[in-house]
Amino acid sequence: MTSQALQRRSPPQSGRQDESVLMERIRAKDVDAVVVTSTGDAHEELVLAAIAARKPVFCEKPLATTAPACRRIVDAEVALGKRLVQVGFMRRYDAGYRLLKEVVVGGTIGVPLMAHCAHRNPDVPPAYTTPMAITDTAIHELDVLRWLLDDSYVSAQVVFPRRTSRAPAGLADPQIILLETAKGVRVDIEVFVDCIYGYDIQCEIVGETGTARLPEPTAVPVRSQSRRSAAILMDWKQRFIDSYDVELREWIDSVGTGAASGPSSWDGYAAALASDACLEAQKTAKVVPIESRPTPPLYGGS
Ligand code: ISE
Repeated sequence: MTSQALQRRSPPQSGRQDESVLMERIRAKDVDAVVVTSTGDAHEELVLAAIAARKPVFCEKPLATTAPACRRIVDAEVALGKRLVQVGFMRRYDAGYRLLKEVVVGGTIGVPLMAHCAHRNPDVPPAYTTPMAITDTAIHELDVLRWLLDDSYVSAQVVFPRRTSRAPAGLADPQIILLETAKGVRVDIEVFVDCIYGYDIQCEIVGETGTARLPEPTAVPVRSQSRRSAAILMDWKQRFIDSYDVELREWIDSVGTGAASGPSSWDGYAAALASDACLEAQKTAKVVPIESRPTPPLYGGS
């Protein structure tokens, strides 16, 4: 199988000429599958082109930057009658999150009541914006909590604690996202992208009879000079490096079998519905409802 990563970093400067080259390559007979790792604003047209060419496509998160764009991708797959898309929500492939899900599904802590999460980056590039804390960062929690809790969201609110002086001008940091799920679970997600000390991902599920917490990444505990310490990773790519390998390997295997697996376009759409509501909540400071949509049969709905 030959596959080509069709990567476009931003809308092509040379306009139509680059577009046509990309589309030709997606349609080319010597391309069996497509990997889309461009910036999120280019995902929709590339994924739609792969679906039109009936090519399996791995699309980095987010599937697209808005729910309507994700819905157009869902509608294209439903019209084709076949799943071709896997979305790069790699935390579902992380060993720690898989162990956490086993505990939650296994009933050890009883019915989940609350989830407390933190998504902390040591810093972000100067171009990082307040909305990106939702669309580029918290989108991971928005997906992985749906998967962990087997639930959907019904409302979103965003509050802004005291702003850190270390944030680039114009960036509201940190933020706290408050969500309610259809089963009544209350979720809080702290997003702090200039925390300085490290790349720190926390997730605790509180159930009726106990709590379960995402395992910390392996680090050697050191005792020296009358202190105990353990390193904290600084780079998000390192924190989940194994899960990127597992998700892509499972995608390649699914291309071989012709049966798409993993996070679907519907998962990308569901995360985008919550993301759009969070963006509105950022602007309005209101509790924003998130309408539930019936899951199409192609994605396991009735
Ligand atoms: C980045 O794109 C990621 O996907 C990381 O997981 C996230 O922590 C970071 O904030 C994003 O910019």
